Amino acid sequence: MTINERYEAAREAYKAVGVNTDEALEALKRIPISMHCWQGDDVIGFDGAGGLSGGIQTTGNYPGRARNPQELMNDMGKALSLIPGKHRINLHASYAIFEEGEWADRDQLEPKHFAKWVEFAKERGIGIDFNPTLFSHPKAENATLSSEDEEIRSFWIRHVQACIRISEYFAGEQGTPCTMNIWIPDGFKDVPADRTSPRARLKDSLDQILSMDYDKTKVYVAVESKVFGIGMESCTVGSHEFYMNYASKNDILCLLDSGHYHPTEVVSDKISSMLLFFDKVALHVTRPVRWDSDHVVLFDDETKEIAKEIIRGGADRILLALDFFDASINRLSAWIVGMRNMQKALLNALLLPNETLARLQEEREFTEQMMLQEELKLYPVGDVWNYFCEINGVPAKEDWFEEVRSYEKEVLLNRK
Ligand code: RNT
Ligand code: ZN
Repeated sequence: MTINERYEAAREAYKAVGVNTDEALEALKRIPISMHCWQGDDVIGFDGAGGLSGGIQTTGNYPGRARNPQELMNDMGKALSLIPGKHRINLHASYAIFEEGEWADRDQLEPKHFAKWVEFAKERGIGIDFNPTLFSHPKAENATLSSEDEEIRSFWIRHVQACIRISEYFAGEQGTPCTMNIWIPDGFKDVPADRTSPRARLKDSLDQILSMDYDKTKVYVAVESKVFGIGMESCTVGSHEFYMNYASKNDILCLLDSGHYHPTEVVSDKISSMLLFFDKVALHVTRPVRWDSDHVVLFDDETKEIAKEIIRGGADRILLALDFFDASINRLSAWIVGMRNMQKALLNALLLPNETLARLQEEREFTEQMMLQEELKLYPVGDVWNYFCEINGVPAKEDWFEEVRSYEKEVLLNRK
């Protein structure tokens, strides 16, 4: 049977439970996922400011890491060409691109340092999201926006403000709003004696940052909380309560990273609550394995559950990005598997008879609800997925992998 014939059969199967597969495919095509540049080079960046720090870690030394802007762009371009649909790219400030002999510290970054990224995105007609980089830098050794050292704190305030300007530039050039997400590593390895002062300083820093004039319709500022980091096990200054309250009082957004909560706490259960109080919510989908390990996103239960909440809550209210960095496998494959899995999870959610299931819940018909949810798990979502790949001009099934293999042979393995 061809992919088309299989799709026709799947369409009938879904129709019988009240699901229109053509509509699902149209909807899926309209959901952009922001692909994080930092998977391609193990979160190293180009500004040479310092090795990876801040309590996050990549492990592995699979050959072929991108070592400069051109290599990273080539790799991202290749990966994007094997992912169906139109997406976005997510950059960090440490990926500034300098001219020969030029360098600027983080607080001096300007839009021109990102002009080559704009070119890259324009060629593909895609949007750009951005992140100030408050780690991997000598001034981030102890603390950043919560620092007791006023000089250091104001350095990072200036950095984030510079990033807001750059985000405005991206939004203006690409004609689509830029989500600018602030994450800081500040915290304590051991039991602190004063949890309030650092948090009060972080609050003041954010106030100072946001006091600048910027176009809120172009830049969506978000704050990303965390429960712990390596070396910051006992207390993180930017905790969930801190940022949720801050964001809600100051009319900015929260970003929920699926690796940043207690092991049995899930982001899928948080989205609906956030959407009742915020216009939008930003996500970093990742896969924590026993800790915030940032493994590649799989087509697993929590990813599927997150996708259901995105579809049921309204995909246009979710700023969806991925955040993982695995240096132990082919980095293009990591991107492609993660991006395609996120899309498969979204498709899976779009192919559910969501209204029927919700009605069963309202009628407290939990027996039938469970039965139907379970039966639907073996419906032919894969046949619909393969057809989606085909009509979007990318290889279906595992057929994309050959291209990654030859790219590895021809390009990656020559990077010594
Ligand atoms: C770290 C956060 C943060 C980073 C990226 C590189 O725990 O998840 O989002 O992973 O900004
Ligand atoms: Zn994150």
